[in-house]
Amino acid sequence: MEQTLVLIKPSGIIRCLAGDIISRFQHKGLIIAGLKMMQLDESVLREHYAHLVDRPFFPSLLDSMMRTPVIAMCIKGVDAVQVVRDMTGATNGRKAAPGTIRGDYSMSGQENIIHASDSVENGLIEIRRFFKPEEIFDYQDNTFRYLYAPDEK
Ligand code: IDP
Ligand code: MG
Repeated sequence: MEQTLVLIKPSGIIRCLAGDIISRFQHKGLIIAGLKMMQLDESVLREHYAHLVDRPFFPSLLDSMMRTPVIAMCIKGVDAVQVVRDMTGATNGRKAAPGTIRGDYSMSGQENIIHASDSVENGLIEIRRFFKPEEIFDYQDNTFRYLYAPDEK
């Protein structure tokens, strides 16, 4: 079963969307395996957004991501990386499809409410970046038979 990292960004925290975002993932049938609030600093953001450090908007992205604490979540499920990316929507909230988190709540390419890992490999790297092993919990195996057929797990 895959694990993926979601960050509720300062734009989602300030606009009081955390409860709704967590509910969406839970109602979908995804499992919250880890959850915490944390203040990000420049060093972790330079690592997390290494693919963007040379872009002109990077200083603005840094400032945006440090404005408030974020909520970090490790989300678990079959194909969880793609399912969560689909629920997240396109990077720019103005282009994201209605029904997605960004499509429903964002008008911006930067202030786009959540981060979600973009591949299985990056999911594992990003969970290690934000969580200690003991902060990830395995507590809901007995619910899987209500979420999946036996051959899907
Ligand atoms: P993603 O979050 O959809 O995976 P990435 O390209 O990995 O998109 O970019 C990471 C984050 O950087 C975005 O979620 C957004 O907050 C910010 N970002 C990306 N492109 C732009 C841009 O053109 N202007 C401003 N911010 C951007
Ligand atoms: Mg990305």
